[in-house]
Amino acid sequence: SLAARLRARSGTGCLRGLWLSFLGPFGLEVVAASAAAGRIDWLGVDLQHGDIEPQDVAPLLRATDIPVLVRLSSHDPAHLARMIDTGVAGVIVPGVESAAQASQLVAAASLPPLGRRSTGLCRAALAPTGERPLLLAMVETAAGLAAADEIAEVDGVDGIFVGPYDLSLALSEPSVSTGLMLSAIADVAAAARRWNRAFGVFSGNRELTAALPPVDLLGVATDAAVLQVGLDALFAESPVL
Ligand code: 3PY
Ligand code: MG
Repeated sequence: SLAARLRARSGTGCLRGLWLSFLGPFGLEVVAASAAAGRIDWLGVDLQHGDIEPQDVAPLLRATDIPVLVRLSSHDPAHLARMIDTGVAGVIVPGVESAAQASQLVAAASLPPLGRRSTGLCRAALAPTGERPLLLAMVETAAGLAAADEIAEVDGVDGIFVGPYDLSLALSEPSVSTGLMLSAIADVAAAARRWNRAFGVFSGNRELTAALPPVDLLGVATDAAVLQVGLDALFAESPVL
């Protein structure tokens, strides 16, 4: 499983993900039939931005064998628990800015005695794996950057995931791959390594990807970008009539 691969990270290398902002179950079947399917290690289902709603997650899970990480829309513990109930491999929580917030998220994601999550009849309970879903905290603000080390230190945080687009806005940087951005991202990577947590980045940008330090989870591109790249390539020239 993705969680097992990440927790025993030695030699895992970079696990590459496709970020979903609008694809439905049929879209995932198209992905499964593509030549790239076997090289996609995880899917990031984005509930913060884009067109996918929480009730769309279970149908997506039924349509794919690729492990799914859901990027939540908020820190709401009820929202987090409902997403874990669907049977996702893990959650990516946006805008984590302190150890206190990270501890709250661990409590929301964990069953007693570690946390406060309730158990009940849910999709995840139909085929229990005994595996705790991954909890990945996003660092994408100035406060989050300053607190990256203390966030990574929190027991139950499995990884730190950088959001370079929000972070570049927060730092008033003109792009995601400036020197200052790369040094900020390297600092977050070092914090994750110090506490033996996974380190992830959503990139969506070749220049940034090429300049990144070693990454465990790399968001390669969004479904929307893949469609645009395909359209641009196929409709690059007018047909010769
Ligand atoms: C960001 O770059 O801000 C993100 O949230 C990427 O998903
Ligand atoms: Mg963001």
